[in-house]
Amino acid sequence: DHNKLALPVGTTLDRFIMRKQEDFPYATGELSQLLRDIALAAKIVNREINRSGLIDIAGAYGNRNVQGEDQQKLDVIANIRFIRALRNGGEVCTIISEEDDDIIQTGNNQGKYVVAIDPLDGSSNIDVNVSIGTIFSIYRRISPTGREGGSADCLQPGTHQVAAGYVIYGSSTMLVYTTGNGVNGFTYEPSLGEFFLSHPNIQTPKTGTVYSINEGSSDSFSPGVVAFVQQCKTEKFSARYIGSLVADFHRNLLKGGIYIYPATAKTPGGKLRLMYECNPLAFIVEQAGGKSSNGQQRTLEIEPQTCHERCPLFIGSKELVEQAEALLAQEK
Ligand code: AHM
Ligand code: MG
Repeated sequence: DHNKLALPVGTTLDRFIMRKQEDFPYATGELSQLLRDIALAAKIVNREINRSGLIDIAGAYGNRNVQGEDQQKLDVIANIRFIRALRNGGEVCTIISEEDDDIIQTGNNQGKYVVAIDPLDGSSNIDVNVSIGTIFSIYRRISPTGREGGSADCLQPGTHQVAAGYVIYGSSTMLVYTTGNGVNGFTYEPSLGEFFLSHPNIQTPKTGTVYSINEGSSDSFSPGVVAFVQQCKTEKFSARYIGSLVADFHRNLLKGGIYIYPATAKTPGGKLRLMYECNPLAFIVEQAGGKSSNGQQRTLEIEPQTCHERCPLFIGSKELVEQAEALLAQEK
């Protein structure tokens, strides 16, 4: 019962995390600390993003940090910041990051958690001032503590997630997350350096009139996807596609709609990554009353084979995802 402690709009994220922890009498507070570590890194990354247009200028007048990180691309910077925060926090043994081919060992072998993260998604949008995001997923490790996490700890299905969330760096910066008791959204107040509860207990509309898909690839869509897109047009839906997964997802979560990244000729297995793009958003959408699938199977039940594997994604309002699945089922 996630309304045991209904906290008012305006509650700070730290206080919210603390109070929610009291709902679980035996919780050790490590997950809470981990969420706070992520929020802190998000603030740092937010600051970097807001001055991204100034990086070259800052370099020109010599204001460089010792690691030379100011010269790196923002997605690399974001990766460094999040990994550093997770390493320093101590709760995480192993990390999967979109920016690293290999799994990352933090050295915290007592850490009970594994994190999968896309530190800065939609990075092609940075240079043109369009919203971007961070997506993360948290699992409890399976192997005993005292040694490094292994592939069994990393390759867990999405149903095992203990928490997941995203940060959207948009017209305002927000952090939205779930620990499996509903979804809550927090808006960042930059002058105070705090996230405040702004969207308590988010429920996504059962249906919607927005569809989000890159129709540039429609020549290679499967017949079911073609039929669904045609249905959206017949029903006079609005097409909305930012090309930044977090931003497209966030809009549809609040307003209703469906986001699709299907198999295409260029990306026959889909483009988006199961572990740190699809699963965290699938957990959130389900907690908000929506649905996510690869067209045939519930996203959260896919058994991952590799850390960076891709899958098709149909995510959003329950009715729309079900309609798309029904049309895909008719393909055979
Ligand atoms: P990235 O991880 O390389 O940034 O790619 C992921 C992005 C998503 O944010 C977005 O939804 C999708 O790629 C857009 O792809 P496309 O340009 O093929 O439509
Ligand atoms: Mg990405």
